[in-house]
Amino acid sequence: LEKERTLAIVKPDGVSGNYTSSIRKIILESGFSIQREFTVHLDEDGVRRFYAEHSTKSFFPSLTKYMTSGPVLIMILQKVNAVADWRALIGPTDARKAKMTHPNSIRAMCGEDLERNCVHGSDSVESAAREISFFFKEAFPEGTTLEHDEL
Ligand code: YYY
Ligand code: MG
Repeated sequence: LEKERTLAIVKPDGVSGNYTSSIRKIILESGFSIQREFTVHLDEDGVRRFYAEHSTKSFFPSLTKYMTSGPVLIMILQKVNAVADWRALIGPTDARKAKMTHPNSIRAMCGEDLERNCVHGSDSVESAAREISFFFKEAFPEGTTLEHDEL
């Protein structure tokens, strides 16, 4: 079984609400390794490029305002089945729904609603590759594959 990588983001409400250490604990206890991480305060252009698929949607201006409201923590997580397992850990997009249907999920713990949902996770192996290279171009140039923890 090959290890997979996914991109996790602790969004501004997660960082400002001091959820970073609880989230990191959940990540490590769930068997992921954190390969790289850094904190960044995204600007509007960064959000538009990261969420390009959503840039024409009606919720996009509000999403941009939220995502630029404070620093975010960007992390590369690695384990077997990392993409699906991280999506399962964070729970449904709507944190309000998560609190009812997935009470142990991360979004239930620190999210508020459909927009302010505290964390991001790549939705597929392809998205993960694109999102990781968006934030870590120099560390992981195109075509890089990791057989085991290298970092
Ligand atoms: O992948 P995931 O984050 O669970 O949801 P997406 O459908 O990709 O939407 C990205 C992001 O946009 C979501 O985390 C919150 C926000 N959003 C929103 O504010 N309103 C919506 N109706 C849908 C998504
Ligand atoms: Mg998504």
